[in-house]
Amino acid sequence: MRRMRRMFAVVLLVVGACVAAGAEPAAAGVANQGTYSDVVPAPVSARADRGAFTIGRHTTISAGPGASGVADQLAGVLRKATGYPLPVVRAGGHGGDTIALALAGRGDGTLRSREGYRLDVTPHGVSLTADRAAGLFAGVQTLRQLLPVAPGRGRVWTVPAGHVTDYPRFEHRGAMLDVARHFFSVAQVERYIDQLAQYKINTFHLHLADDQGWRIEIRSWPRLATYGGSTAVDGDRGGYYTQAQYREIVAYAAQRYITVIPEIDMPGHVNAALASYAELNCDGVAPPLYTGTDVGFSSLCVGKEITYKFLDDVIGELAAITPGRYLHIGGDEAQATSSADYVAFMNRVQGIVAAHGKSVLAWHQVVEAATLPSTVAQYWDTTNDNPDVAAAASRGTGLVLSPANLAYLDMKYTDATPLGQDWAALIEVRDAYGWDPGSYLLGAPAAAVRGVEAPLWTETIRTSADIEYMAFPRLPAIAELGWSPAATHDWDAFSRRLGAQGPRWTAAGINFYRSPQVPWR
Ligand code: NGO
Repeated sequence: MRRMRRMFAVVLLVVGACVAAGAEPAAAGVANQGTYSDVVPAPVSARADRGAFTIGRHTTISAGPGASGVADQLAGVLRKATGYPLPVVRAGGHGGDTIALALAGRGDGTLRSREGYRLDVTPHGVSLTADRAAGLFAGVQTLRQLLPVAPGRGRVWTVPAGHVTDYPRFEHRGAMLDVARHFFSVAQVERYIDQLAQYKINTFHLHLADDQGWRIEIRSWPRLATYGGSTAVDGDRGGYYTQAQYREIVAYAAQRYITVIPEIDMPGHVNAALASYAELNCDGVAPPLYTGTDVGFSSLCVGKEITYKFLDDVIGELAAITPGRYLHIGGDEAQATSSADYVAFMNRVQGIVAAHGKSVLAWHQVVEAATLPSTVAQYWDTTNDNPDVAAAASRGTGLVLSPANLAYLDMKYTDATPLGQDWAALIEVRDAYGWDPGSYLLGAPAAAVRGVEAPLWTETIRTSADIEYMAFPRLPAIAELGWSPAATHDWDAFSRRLGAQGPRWTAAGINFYRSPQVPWR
């Protein structure tokens, strides 16, 4: 690893020298130039060559069959940055001065997975190949980080020459946003999705219902949204997504190769639903709406048949507007449900989800029930020692890892962090990065680990600036744990690469925490 870093340093000098010797009269553009050693998440392999490709007035973007969607997206990004026309043309011509995107067809062993890609940059052109469009999209995110943050005085947009072969370590690389404690508009959600996509996150988990608010229109139970969605923590403004708006979020994410997983938390965390419909309560009396931040006090009525009619309707409507495989059914902190009721309930609801053609994701307490083979447990405990979850993983239950003391984005960085909570831990950037998902949970086979997810609970989070302050730079840390090979894990190298992201975040208007652990540029 150390040898590789030294090699990168030498290569950096070479690339820097070439750029400086080009059209750029002063060193103005050089300090901002993206480099192969600064890409986050770290690629499987990246090597810089001499020279650079310059994007100019005559550069074209060529798209092979199946590549035009991603080519158009790349053109959009580059036109906005450079002001050049960058027409997207059909592949075929062999002229230089082209950024060529192509699907290589199945069976190219180097691409390894649906998201793998190969990027080759020479002074004459750029070639990006992948088995699938998702891989091209991942490659475009790498390419973006190789551009200068902003061009120097000569307005020269260069990409250093080099080669990248890359593919993800884990299939599930997620981020969760709690829109129940505080509501976020479609535009705010899309802004976050854009930020996630740049770090090769491929799963967006939306926590749509909790005690403080129900955020998705359910046509057969309309008061859930109109009444149950009217509140938020501290009496702040509520809100909900119509099904059309939810579909818009799903489509926006899909264009960025991100799958949405919607969560309706149950049997606890349901006060907003109980308040909306009296008949869902065991005593038939609707409680008042709730705007505090306690947990573990509400429960669906496990013994009442209408509970399952309600869930069949909700899950059915949600399944119909969710193209992804998973629906998240919560299952955490069911302190107001007896354990016998909890088991009966989770068993029955897994069947309802399956009947609507979906698989279950649930917080790890689901292993107390009889998990279906397709059920995946999301681990959020604060230790690496949980024999029950490890045993379930050994029996085949898949795991998504979100240890609250490492991966929760709502935990404060330090005592002085103005936002967030500290019940699980204070999580500085180095802590968020300092664990290995593959070997984290004692006794759980590595093969059970589907990936990682960084949840952002929003009891104290109200704006996009708040979201960004808690997510950056820890979200890129979790994204890297999910994407990059374990062999690249190295805090010194990672912190330097994070430091290079700072000017990009500043340029993008991202409000981030300037951790003293990171050598910001
Ligand atoms: C817990 C709890 C949530 C809180 C969160 C705050 C899980 C899975 N349930 O995580 O209701 O919002 O902590 O950090």
